[in-house]
Amino acid sequence: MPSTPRRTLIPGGSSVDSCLAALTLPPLRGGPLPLPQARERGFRQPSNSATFSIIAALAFSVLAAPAGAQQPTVAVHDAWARATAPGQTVGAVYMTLSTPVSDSLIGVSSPDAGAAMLHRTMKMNGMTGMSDVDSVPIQAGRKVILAPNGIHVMLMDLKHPLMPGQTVEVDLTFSNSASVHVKAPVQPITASAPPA
Ligand SMILES: [Cu+2]
Repeated sequence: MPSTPRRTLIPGGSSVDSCLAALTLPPLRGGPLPLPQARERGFRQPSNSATFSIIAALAFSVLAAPAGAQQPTVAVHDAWARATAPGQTVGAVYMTLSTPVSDSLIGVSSPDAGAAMLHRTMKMNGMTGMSDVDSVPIQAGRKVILAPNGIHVMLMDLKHPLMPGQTVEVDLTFSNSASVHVKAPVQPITASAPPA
């Protein structure tokens, strides 16, 4: 119900709140309205009761929602990481993101690495390099695939080698959704796609 409800003109010259009219009055096409009698017999009383019930219901629904408990809306599928070669201290994590409400991936971190960041692999002048990515937009209903030769979560200063059969953990931060904790299975160093 709007805080400043529109007012509707009722036949007979009385103006009542349109919301309350819908709740307490018969349809306008249903013949003459017994509005004067109803008002004399305490018309305001049922309206106020109805209003109070709605306000109470709204207040309850607000109170019933857990305060500050933001729900994750971004879904993460097919997360995986590639195993590291001996002595290699950097790794990459890949995944597919989707959301019913447009959002952006704006941060990554990992307990398995000294630092984590979003990177994009790009080719320039025949050389392959990586550049930082500030945020990855995720459009509602569209999949965003983090994959080799594209956007990835870069792990620097790995605290341990990534071995096939292990999992590596990544926390994803979004503009709107609650953050998501991801456990990515480590695939062989030759892998180029998530496990089937
Ligand atoms: Cu990278």
